Amino acid sequence: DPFADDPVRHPDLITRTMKPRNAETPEQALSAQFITPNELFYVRNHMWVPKLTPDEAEAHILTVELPDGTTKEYTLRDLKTKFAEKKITAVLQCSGNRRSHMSRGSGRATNGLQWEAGAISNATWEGVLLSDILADAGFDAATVRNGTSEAQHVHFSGMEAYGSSIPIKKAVDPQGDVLLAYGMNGKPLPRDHGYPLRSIVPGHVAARSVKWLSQITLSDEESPSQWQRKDYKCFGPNQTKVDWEKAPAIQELPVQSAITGVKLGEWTTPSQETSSDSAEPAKEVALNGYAYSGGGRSVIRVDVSLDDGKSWSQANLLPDEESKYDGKSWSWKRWTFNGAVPLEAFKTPEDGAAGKETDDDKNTIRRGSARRPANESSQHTKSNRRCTTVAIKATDEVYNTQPESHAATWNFRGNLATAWHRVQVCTDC
Ligand code: MTE
Ligand code: MO
Repeated sequence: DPFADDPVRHPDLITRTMKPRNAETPEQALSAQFITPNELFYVRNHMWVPKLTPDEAEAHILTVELPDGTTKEYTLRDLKTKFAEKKITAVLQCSGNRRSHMSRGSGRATNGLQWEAGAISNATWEGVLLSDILADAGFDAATVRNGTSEAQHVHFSGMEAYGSSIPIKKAVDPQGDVLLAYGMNGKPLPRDHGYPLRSIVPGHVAARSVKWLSQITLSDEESPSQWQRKDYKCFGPNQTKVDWEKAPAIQELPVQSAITGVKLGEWTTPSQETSSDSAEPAKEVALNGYAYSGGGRSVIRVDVSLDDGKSWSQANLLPDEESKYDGKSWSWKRWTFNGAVPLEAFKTPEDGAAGKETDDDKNTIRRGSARRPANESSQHTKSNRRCTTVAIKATDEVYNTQPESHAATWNFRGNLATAWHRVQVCTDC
C-alpha cells in the first residue's frame, strides 16, 4: 500500500477521498482567519505523500536543467543559506474548487472530485525566488525580454511523478513572485503540502504549485504530463469529445467568490418614522465569505443579492491584506454582509431543486435536500417554512466578474466553476 505512510490528517478537514488523500477546508475555517492554519489548508494529492526525515530533507537535491542540457544541483540547505529569503502571502485554489456547484447548478454531471467551496486556502510561504535560482543556474533572463530565449516553459517535477509547467515569462519575472518554498506560515512545509520543497506560483491555478519538488527543467515546450496537456483545460458546454491540443492549459485564474457562512437573526419590524414605505417585517441575515482573482488582480467589490439576483447591495471587504507585491494582490479578500430579507421575499421552498443549497437557522449551509432527514421535510410541509436564495458575485480590478449560471460555463471536466454562488436560505415565517 503506497499510502501506508501518508500523514495523519486533522479531523476537521472534509475528506473527499482517502487514497490518494483529498480533503477540503471546512467553511468556518475559510472565513474565520485571513491566513488558513496549516492543518486546515485544503489537500489535493494525485498520489502518495513522499516521506523524508529532517536530515534527508536538508540534503534533498533540487536539480535545475537549462535548455542546453547542463544541470546544476542545489540542496535544500543551499537554498536556505545562499539566497535571500522571501515571504509571499498567496492563495492556492484548485481548478476544481466549487465543481459540485457546477454539477448541481447546471444539472449536468462533471468528472472529478466534487469539491464544495473549500478547495482554496491562503498562506504565507517562505522560500527563495525562482528568478534568483534560474539566474544562479546560468539562465539569462534578458533573453526572455528580447525574445531570443530558447526556453519558453519551466517544468516542475515532484518526487512521486506529478509535474506541470508555467510560462518562462512568469518564472523569470521578479515581480511574478514565483517561490521555491520550504516554509508555510512560519513552520516547515507540512508533508501534505510538499515537504521539504514546493513551487508556489501566485495568481495561477494551484496545479502549477508542485509539491515535493525535485527537478526544474527549462524547455521550449510545455510539460508533457497529463496535468499540463490534459485535465486542467476548459471547453464549451457542448464539447465532450475534444481536441486537447486546441485549448490552452489553465494558468492565471479567473475571479471567484463564495459564501462560507449564513446566519439568520431576528424578525424586525421597521418603525413608521424610519421607513414609511415598508412596514413589513424583515429577517436579519448575516453572510460572510471570500473573494479572489488570479494574475495578481485584486477584488474591488463583492455584490450581494437577497432575492436571487433581482436587486443587489455591496458587502464589506475586510482590510486584511497586509501588503501588495509591486501592485499585485496574491491573497483573497474576506467579506461580510449584514442585511434583512423582507417577508415577501420568502417563498415556498422548491424541494430538492437542482442547484439549490439550503440553510437553516443553525448557520450551516446544507447541500440540496440529500442530507435532510425524511421526517424533517414533512415537518416543513406542515410548518410555514419559506426560503429565499441569496447570491453573490465579485468583481476584480480590471472589472472581470463572475458568470450568472453554471450552465453557461459547464465543461465536462468541471474546471473553473465560478458562477454566482447561490445559497437557499430558509426560515419559518
Ligand atoms: N504536486 C505534486 N507533487 N503532486 C500533486 O498531486 N497536486 C496539485 C498541486 N501540486 C499535486 C501537486 C494540485 S492539482 C493542487 S490543487 C495543489 O497541489 C494542492 O496543493 P495543497 O495540497 O498544498 O493544497
Ligand atoms: Mo488542483
